[in-house]
Amino acid sequence: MAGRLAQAARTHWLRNSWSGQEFPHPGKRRPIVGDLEVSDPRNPILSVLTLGKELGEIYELKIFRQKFVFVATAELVAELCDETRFQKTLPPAIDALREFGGDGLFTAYNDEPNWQLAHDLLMPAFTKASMRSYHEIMLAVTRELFEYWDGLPTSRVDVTRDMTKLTMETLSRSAFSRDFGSFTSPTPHPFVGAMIRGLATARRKGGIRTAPGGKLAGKFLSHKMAKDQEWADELLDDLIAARADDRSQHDLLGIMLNVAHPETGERLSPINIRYQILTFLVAGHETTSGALSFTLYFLATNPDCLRRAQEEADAILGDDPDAEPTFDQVSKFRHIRRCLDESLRIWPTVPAFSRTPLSDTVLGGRYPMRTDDWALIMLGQVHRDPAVWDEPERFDPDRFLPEEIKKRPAHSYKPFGTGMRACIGRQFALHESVLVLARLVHRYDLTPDADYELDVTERLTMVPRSFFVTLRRRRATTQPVESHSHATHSG
Ligand code: MNH
Repeated sequence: MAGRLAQAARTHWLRNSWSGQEFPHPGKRRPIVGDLEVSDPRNPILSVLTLGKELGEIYELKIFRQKFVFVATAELVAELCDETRFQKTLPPAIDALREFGGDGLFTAYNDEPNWQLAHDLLMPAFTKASMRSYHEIMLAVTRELFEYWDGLPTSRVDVTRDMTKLTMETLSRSAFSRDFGSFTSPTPHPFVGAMIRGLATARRKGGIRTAPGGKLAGKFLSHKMAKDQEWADELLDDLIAARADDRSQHDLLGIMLNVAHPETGERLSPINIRYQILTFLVAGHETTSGALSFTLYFLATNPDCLRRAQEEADAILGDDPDAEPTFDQVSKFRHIRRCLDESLRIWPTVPAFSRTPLSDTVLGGRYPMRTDDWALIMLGQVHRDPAVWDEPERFDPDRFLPEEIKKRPAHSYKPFGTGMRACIGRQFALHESVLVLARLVHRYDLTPDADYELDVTERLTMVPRSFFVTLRRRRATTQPVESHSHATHSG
């Protein structure tokens, strides 16, 4: 437990006074609760996205004692992305995740030595070339997903649910060679449930920390969370200990256990390795699953884009519905990649990230900002800033043609964050997503429910809710397989 106590939260975020500047905010503010009533505690970011529409380039919300400042335009964001003037900081909801993620990569403060150490040790495992090591795993999990789908008694599938299984399975195998049997066992592995419940509770705790009685409520939630968290921690700690003398596996855990820093010879401690593993699982699975689900939503509802994706997949993979792309082929699915990019523009699954100045400065020449102040970049708004994007609500993958990208100002598209704290898993997510999407549209036609309207919900990240598609095999070559004839459903 010593390790956990050492990771105590900081409360720097409370000081966010912006030298007394008051920005536009919705409605009339109440004593004590502030703007609490206008925001939806279950979907805080989504409610801010809606409220923020009317409030301009910078606005604020006050929830109990905590002031939140949101930035909505590409112009101000370009400045906040200047690494010589600004850096990442952790807003309360992310700081609360330190109970799980400690000083792991995502939840570390910039000045914590383990950030640089882990970054230096792990960066080589996340280059584009390193994706070769995960390519086979990604193919295998995709195959299992299709076997699972083809064996179901129905051809109507819950997209978000199944994409989440797929990304969780890919990550657990890539990170620590653990098979959770997501597509082969009828119930999810208890680790997955424990992890998700623990995180949801941690986030709720983060939300109430500044409320009157928040400390007490937090203790209650901690108690509730303790069992799940301890169980998940133990499982990982056992796994790490069991691998301590094993140099044979070259997964992420293997790298963390076996590789010392080339200059200092330093290694990660066992507890920090656990933080990193949890971080990869959490940062990597829901974000990518959301990106896949949104892209499938846009493909299913934009028949012309789907047709072009299928033509591209056919051209590269040929006629065999079981054909799998080679590593080098994955970067050839240009249109499919643009569909993914465009989905992450409209629905960035990590909806916001935060920035704080390195020294006192003036944002945009008009908003004084001190080192105590921090701003949340609202990607959902920035990515639809009418100053940069024509018809921002329209799904148009051709916005990501190279010549179109060149026309846009720098930093107008930031789904993976920015600077040295940008997403380390970007290539992993892109490789996996393009590979899965290519195989999926190559093999199936997708029909959404006729009356479905996109319903976005907030888990830790943004995902479509209750989004089902009906799958139809495009062709059956080897043996004609009807989805029903295959069913081995045991009820
Ligand atoms: Mn990811 C940081 C978005 C997939 C691991 N990720 C970030 C940030 C964004 C982000 C935005 C920066 C947050 C901040 O500034 O506070 N990540 C995504 C998206 C996807 C994604 C939209 C998928 C799509 N991320 C992944 C995958 C992994 C991963 C896959 C791991 C395998 N991400 C991380 C880690 C960090 C991060 C680790 C923190 C990096 C650092 O600060 O050093």
